[in-house]
Amino acid sequence: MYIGKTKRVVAVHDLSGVGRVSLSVVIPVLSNMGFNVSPLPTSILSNHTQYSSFSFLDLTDEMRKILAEWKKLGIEFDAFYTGYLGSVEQVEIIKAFITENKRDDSLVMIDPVLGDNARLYSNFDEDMVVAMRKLINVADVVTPNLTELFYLLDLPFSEYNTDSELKELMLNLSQKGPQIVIITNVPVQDDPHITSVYAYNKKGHRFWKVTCPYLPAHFPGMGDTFTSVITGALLQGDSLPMALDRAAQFCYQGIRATFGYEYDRREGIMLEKVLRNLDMPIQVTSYELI
Ligand code: PXL
Repeated sequence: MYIGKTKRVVAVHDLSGVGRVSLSVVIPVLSNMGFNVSPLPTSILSNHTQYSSFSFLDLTDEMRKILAEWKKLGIEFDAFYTGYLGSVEQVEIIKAFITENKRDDSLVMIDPVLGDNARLYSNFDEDMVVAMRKLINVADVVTPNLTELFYLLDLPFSEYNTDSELKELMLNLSQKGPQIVIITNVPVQDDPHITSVYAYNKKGHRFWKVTCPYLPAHFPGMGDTFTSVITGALLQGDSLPMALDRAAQFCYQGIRATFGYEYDRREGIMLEKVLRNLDMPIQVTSYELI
């Protein structure tokens, strides 16, 4: 009997004490959207890696123990959502875990966290890129930013690309497994105040674009916020373009709520000021079919 059941999302990300990224974002967003989040922490950091120094505790061995206990308990998962993984070994553990536990009706969301602004994050090297290329084979949905897209496809980075070039790149990535490819934070040439998101759904073979008026500010963790909202929206039954709109609007609200303060941007957006907006219906949509 289907009473009182909440969908369980296993969230495989790091826990960073300062700077709102990864589990500090994923858990509040998805709980607020009505899901039961089971965190599987990949590492514990004092603060995220965009600060010049940080402590880092690798939890690879602990992850194996946690997964073994969950198996004994017979825990089932409705969704798998992975983000910042701490090592190549972790990628392999998670790939095996997903393959063993996913059902036909589960959602596998892989945010292939590797880098930004044409560079890898400071902890990562080419081996991590190679591992991530294999992990996306088991994904239903992937959400690379432009930097990660080019790394995953093993192509040189290009900042500005036409719609038809981006469509081709998304098609290429979807051929590696995922049904849905979403490219986040695509800059718009000659307009620093706008950013766009592109998406492709193999089922129906449709391409979507959402444009968002972003203030010229870079906040770490925006990708985690965006993908968490997409995950929640798809699990709630939103269509792909509605999920894109919901996520883009929420990120925009978060940036607006934060931008006016004199504030260290490395701390990420002031999520707690806008979290309640996730309950609101979408008023205006801006998605386009391309
Ligand atoms: O949001 C991406 C992210 C997640 N986790 C850690 C990070 C970053 C980006 O810098 O450093 C630890």
